[in-house]
Amino acid sequence: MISVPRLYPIVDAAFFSTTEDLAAFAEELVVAGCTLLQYRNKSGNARMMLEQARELKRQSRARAPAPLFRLIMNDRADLGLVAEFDGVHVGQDDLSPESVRGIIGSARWLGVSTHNPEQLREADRTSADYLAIGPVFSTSSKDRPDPVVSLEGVRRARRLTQKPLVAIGGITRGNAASVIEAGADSVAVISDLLRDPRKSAEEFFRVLR
Ligand code: TZP
Ligand code: MG
Repeated sequence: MISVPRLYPIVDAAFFSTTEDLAAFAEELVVAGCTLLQYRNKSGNARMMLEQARELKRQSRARAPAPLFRLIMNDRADLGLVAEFDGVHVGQDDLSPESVRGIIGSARWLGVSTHNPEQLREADRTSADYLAIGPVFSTSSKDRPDPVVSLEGVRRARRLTQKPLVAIGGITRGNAASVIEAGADSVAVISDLLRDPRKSAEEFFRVLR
């Protein structure tokens, strides 16, 4: 069984106007002590995604390889492989977990997003290494989000799987401890890291201890 770090930062390209800005943000998170980053880009431009992914990879090569540091590609197993990422994260509208597993092999991490108990049960039966549940709270970082599952949804998810559980959606330094308390192993965060990422990540680590 893998061990997912307590803080699971998502570097979402929507919030950066240049690859340089995106890479600088990622660097601040790593300086703060983050050991995993997910790269997310919903704009669908594969060429830009690969450019940004390669920049994140180039940056991480200069530091530490897995298991000390991991990069996870959202949605796209193909780009994850080409950019030599350490894992892929897919949702309900992406390739199936087993299709992705077939592409990325057994060594890379596979994460699967779920939004209700049925999806979680189904994902639990796949070869996914970890499962995500959300949105826990309301979020403005995702288009057309599923209904909020609340802390009760996290508790319920915890009872349904033994795989590492990542909670996502509206998680902040102010509510992260309650999410872990509800049974999540890790919190995935976009917006509460955007302003002053180093300080924010350090504060997350403090409340997640
Ligand atoms: N999936 C469910 S909620 C969400 C995603 C990608 C967005 C999380 O962003 P934030 O800003 O941390 O709420
Ligand atoms: Mg997806």
